[in-house]
Amino acid sequence: MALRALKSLLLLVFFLLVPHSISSCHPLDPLTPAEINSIRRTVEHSQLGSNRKLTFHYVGLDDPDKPGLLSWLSNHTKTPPPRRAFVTARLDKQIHNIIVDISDNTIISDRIYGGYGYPIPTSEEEAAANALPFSYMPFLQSAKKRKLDIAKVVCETFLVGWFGERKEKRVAKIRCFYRHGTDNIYMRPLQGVLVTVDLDEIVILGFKDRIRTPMPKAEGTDYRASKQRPPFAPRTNGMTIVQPDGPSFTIDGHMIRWANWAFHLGFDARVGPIISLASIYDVDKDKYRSVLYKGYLSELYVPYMDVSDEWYYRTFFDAGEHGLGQCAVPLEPTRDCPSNAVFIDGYVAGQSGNSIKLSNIFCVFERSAGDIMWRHTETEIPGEKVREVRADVSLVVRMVTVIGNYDNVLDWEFKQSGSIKVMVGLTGVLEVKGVPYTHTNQIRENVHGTLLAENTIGVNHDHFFTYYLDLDIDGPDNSFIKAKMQTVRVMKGRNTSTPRKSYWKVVTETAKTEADARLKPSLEPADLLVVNPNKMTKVGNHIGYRLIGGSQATSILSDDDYPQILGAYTKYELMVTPYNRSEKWAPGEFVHQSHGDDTLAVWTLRNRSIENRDIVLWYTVGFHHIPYQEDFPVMPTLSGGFVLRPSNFFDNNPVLKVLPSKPVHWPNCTAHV
Ligand SMILES: *[C@@H]1O[C@H](CO)[C@@H](O)[C@H](O)[C@H]1NC(C)=O
Ligand SMILES: *[C@@H]1O[C@H](CO)[C@@H](O)[C@H](O)[C@H]1NC(C)=O
Ligand SMILES: *[C@@H]1O[C@H](CO)[C@@H](O)[C@H](O)[C@H]1NC(C)=O
Ligand SMILES: *[C@@H]1O[C@H](CO)[C@@H](O)[C@H](O)[C@H]1NC(C)=O
Ligand SMILES: *[C@@H]1O[C@H](CO)[C@@H](O)[C@H](O)[C@H]1NC(C)=O
Ligand SMILES: [Cu+2]
Repeated sequence: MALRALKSLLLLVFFLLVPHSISSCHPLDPLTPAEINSIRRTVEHSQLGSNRKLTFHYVGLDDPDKPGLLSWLSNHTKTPPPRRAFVTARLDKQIHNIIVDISDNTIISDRIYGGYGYPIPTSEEEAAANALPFSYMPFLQSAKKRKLDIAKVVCETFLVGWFGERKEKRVAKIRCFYRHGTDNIYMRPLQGVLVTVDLDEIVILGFKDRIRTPMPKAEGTDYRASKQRPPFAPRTNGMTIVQPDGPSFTIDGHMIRWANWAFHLGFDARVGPIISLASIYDVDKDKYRSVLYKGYLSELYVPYMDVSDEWYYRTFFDAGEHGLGQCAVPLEPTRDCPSNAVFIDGYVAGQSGNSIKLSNIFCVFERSAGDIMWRHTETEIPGEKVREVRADVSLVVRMVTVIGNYDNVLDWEFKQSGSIKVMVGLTGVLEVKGVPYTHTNQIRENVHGTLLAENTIGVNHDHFFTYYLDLDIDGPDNSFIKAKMQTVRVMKGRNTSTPRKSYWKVVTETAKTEADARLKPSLEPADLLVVNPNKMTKVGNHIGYRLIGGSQATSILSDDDYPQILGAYTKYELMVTPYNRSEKWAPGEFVHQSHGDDTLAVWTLRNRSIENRDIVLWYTVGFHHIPYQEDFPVMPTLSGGFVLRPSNFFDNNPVLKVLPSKPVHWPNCTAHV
């Protein structure tokens, strides 16, 4: 009893000491559960909430004004920028964009959006739509005709974009799958059955049952270890990672500090992880220098290549239509992330504005994958061997978002050498359709994909991950430069005695306006640089960072194809815009059924000046995906990405003075995986 009283007293003292404010420590911190709930109350207590059906579609941090934030960062005694939330809610079929001041629970503005497009549907709307077929007689009859156990039919909402029609309704198709004999539901679609619904009214608008093709077999589709039968593949021995001295990073609120890096890890329902204020400590200058003001995956566009009635609408914009953060899943210790990982939760708002906890959606860990950071052996000194090696150790922030069938692994990896490596990994299961064929020699029509197993076609498609990268290389004002390598023919002349016929030289081109920086993948080699034209290294090179591209596939769909109007920016590997607080998402704000009039491709047509200004890079990591049999029934991870690498940012190798890690003695360690 006494102990309990003491505890209460201590709690009371603690409560009195902690400032009575629900605002978090850092202006960029994601909304806390208490903030989300207070935003809900603020909106509900306004005239919007009075007893009518209000649905919340997005609740997130309203980006603080950049100059205000930078000025606060340079001097913490100044007042931080006001903490505000951005809310998208719907009421009476109208979209309200609401800005709420979190510190005093007031509504700063409430604007009705009058343009095209709809916000992300709520999970309640999707659940209600998914339930519709089960009380719809024609659908039940279709299931009966196919001799299906209706209790094992699972349905899912597929949003339908804009295809040129004058449409007032929020339309989706409901596609159903058969969970019989397998949990890999996507491998068993009810081919030919298509339910069209109105997401506002939650009613069925249309129903079709046309094609009668056999449903692919359940056999061989399950991926769970418990469902596999011998023989099994060779097994590797367990391993683990032991850090007896603990991790070398610290997580202070949402600020993460590790080795020479410091950055803020935010979270957003739409885009998932947001890396802000990434800066690197320069040993020689004894200060942190800014690299990335903000970076996140702005959109993930996945168009499929079957244009039939049943498939044409599968042209997904996963961030704008579903929410990458909202679809983040808990990560499994030792498998999704190594044993030394630390896990972090996230919070989003539900349909009623209530806060929902998403557990363990981030993991942060140090990685030592056996790679070499740098090395050299002097082999030419007679009688002596000089050798120096450093193992590569990096820090990874990971989130996995599962949008229906696909699992997307999103990694941000920080290296001591100053590089930031951004990787995406595609895994999960393919989207397939049922066909009558059991062998390729029976196929006479265009099936738009690969026969993966009997009666199963994996349909061709693309994945375009478009990253927003507001680089601030040693300050906000930067320029984008192409350092082109051009072949030079050596001219025969009196002055040249060289037997060489050619070499290459570097021709740099500074992009003056947006048009200069709309880059398609090109055969002409070039380094893509962001430099600070106002700063130089000691020997006079412009301080910069380089973007080293990876999977550079860009869209090859026709420009006038409807989804491609919205995804027009995927025709380019890279675009550069001047910083503009309201230009955040490549396909625009409201993506579902947008007409594509507010996209990155449209913004850049203004051809604004981008030289020696605060600029934003939009880089697309693309994959053209022809399915292969190995992708069935679950796909081994396919990775791609890009690297931001210092290029004349430091005066010399920034990891020259990194000492090797202390040796680890851990005699009692038992490996577990
Ligand atoms: C920081 O800001 C405060 C308040 O605006 C001001 O009084 C102070 O001089 C500033 N300090 C520096 C180092 O600029
Ligand atoms: C060759 O060298 C001479 C003398 O050094 C110089 O005047 C001339 O411009 C040079 N020609 C070329 C083609 O570089
Ligand atoms: C910022 O972007 C929006 C949307 O493209 C545009 O309407 C606005 O004029 C831009 N502001 C400036 C200062 O360019
Ligand atoms: C963009 O602006 C530059 C400089 O004003 C101009 O030279 C160029 O032709 C413009 N490009 C387009 C596509 O408008
Ligand atoms: C290893 O095990 C021994 C005996 O159980 C114990 O005394 C010792 O503290 C352990 N060492 C470590 C590093 O855990
Ligand atoms: Cu794919």
